[in-house]
Amino acid sequence: MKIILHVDMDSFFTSVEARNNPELRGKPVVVGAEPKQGLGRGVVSTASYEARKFGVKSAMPISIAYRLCPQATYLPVNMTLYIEASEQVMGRLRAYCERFEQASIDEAYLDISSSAKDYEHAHKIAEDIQKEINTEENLSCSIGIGPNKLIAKIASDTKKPGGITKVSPHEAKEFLQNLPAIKIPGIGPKTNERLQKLGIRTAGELAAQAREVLISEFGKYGAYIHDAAQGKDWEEVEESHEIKSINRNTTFEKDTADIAQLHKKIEEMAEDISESLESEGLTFKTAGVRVRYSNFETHTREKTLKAQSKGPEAITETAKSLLQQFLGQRKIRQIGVRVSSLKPRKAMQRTVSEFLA
Ligand code: TTP
Ligand code: MG
Repeated sequence: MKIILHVDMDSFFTSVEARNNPELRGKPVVVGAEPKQGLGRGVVSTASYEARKFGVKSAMPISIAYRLCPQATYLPVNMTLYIEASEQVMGRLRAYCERFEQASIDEAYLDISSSAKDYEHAHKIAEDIQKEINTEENLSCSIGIGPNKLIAKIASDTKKPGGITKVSPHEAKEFLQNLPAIKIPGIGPKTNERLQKLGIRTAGELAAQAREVLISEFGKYGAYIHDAAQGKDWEEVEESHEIKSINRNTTFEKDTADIAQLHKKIEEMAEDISESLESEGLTFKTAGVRVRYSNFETHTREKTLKAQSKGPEAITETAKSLLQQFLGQRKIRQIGVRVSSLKPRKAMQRTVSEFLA
């Protein structure tokens, strides 16, 4: 039996911002273009759930958002921060499944068919995932459970934020019956309008249409939406093989400000990362450290080295020097080390031999 989870983070960009700034928690927050008192151009990337109550949403002009909710805190897009948070989350999710596919910065598919005994067990796994993301990352996510990627994705969106929605194979038909057609991935506002002209509002109504009618109206895409409306999807959860960065994190049993203890962990994690690089045949050019204080405030610092490097020493040295600015009275809950700008070792050899030639 196939069991797929789709995990999607709740209001991802604003939640990461609120994690770093507790004053923003529970308040309307908008990440996107500068509002300039309502005269700003550009759009909203995302709005916190509190801001959504005022009608603010992704892709809306920032000027309209400002009109709807001038009292919100408006923040610029800090992509580096969100990518870093995404990597942490994805790393945790990956550990729960046999096959993993990151679908965007804040969503992923997990194939748990061989580890989950049944849909009840899958629900329990989803609860464990939510708990871990909550306690370890201080972020919230919604999870859909289904017999394929399509149903899992639709399901994860039905009880946001913080929901778990389980749709077993025999529940799929009923689940889709009254679902608005626009909730099917791949059906946007334009198609939805055309469907409405044909008298089709729900996935159930779409599924009941004659396939030929949809194909003559929409071509091949008509066949896709007809299948999708019946919950049919044959796509596998595809592992992505490109590794962009490698990181390790350690949460201390007790929060600490002890330099020796912090250094020791950095050394261990650098060894560990170095082994992973070795086994993947990779070198790195950027190394960094990540510090999370007791209150979850999180800081990262990175340094790009002069050349592609390997071995734990370069990682340890860079991470320790970057750590210095965070040492003091404040206690640290979790420390992390990360390398990026990765290249295959062969490429490094080639550069060296080109250099020598
Ligand atoms: P989504 O998962 O679509 O949205 P979200 O996580 O903010 O909220 P939800 O709880 O409904 O899942 O997108 C993930 C991030 O991608 C989002 O936080 C910001 C970014 N994004 C944009 O920059 N522009 C957009 O139009 C959308 C939809 C998302
Ligand atoms: Mg999301």
